[in-house]
Amino acid sequence: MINKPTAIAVILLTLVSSITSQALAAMNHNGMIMDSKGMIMNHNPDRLPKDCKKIAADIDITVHAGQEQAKKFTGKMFAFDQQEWNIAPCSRLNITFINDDDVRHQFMIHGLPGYLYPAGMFNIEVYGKGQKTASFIVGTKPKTYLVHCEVPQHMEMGMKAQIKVAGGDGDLASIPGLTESVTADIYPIEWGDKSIYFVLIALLIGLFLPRLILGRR
Ligand SMILES: [Cu+2]
Repeated sequence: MINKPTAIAVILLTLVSSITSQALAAMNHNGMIMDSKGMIMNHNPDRLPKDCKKIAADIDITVHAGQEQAKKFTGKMFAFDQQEWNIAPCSRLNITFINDDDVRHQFMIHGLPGYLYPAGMFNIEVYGKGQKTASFIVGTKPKTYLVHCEVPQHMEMGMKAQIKVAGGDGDLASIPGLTESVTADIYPIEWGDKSIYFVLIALLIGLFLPRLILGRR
């Protein structure tokens, strides 16, 4: 028979080992590499896409991200220093992502082959000022990939770009300085009968209501 202290020790050991293994799983889960500065998802320096026999070129890209980069775009608050990259098929992209701000920023790509990149995603995230480097390999298909920061509102505020592989398959909308916005920044006023009457009525009320109120004193 197992005595009481032994039983307690066994339970404690089981608990500790399960917590530790859960913590380790969190550190290296879904191809994620994490530390206190940031996180890399689906770093792939060597696994080739099915349609590539070898790596055609090594392309080193340094990306700055932050408020400073948005100054050249009217009405934008965050941006990358570049909005488009043209890449040859089967290239390995070595991305050094530099966050110049004190808030979180990401270099996140969607639509990559799912058998190499779970959910088709590659991501470098830096939690504040600092940098991280990671790689991914593109296939042969002509495709335009979205690059953005997924922190709420950062893409809408300007942190959006595109990577064109083999010439791409078109342009994405709302890329600062590059393509038209989906929603207009300026809404022209359409002057119809209704809006003219409305302005006239507002004017009359504005003119006579204060007199009426003051006149009654
Ligand atoms: Cu951001």
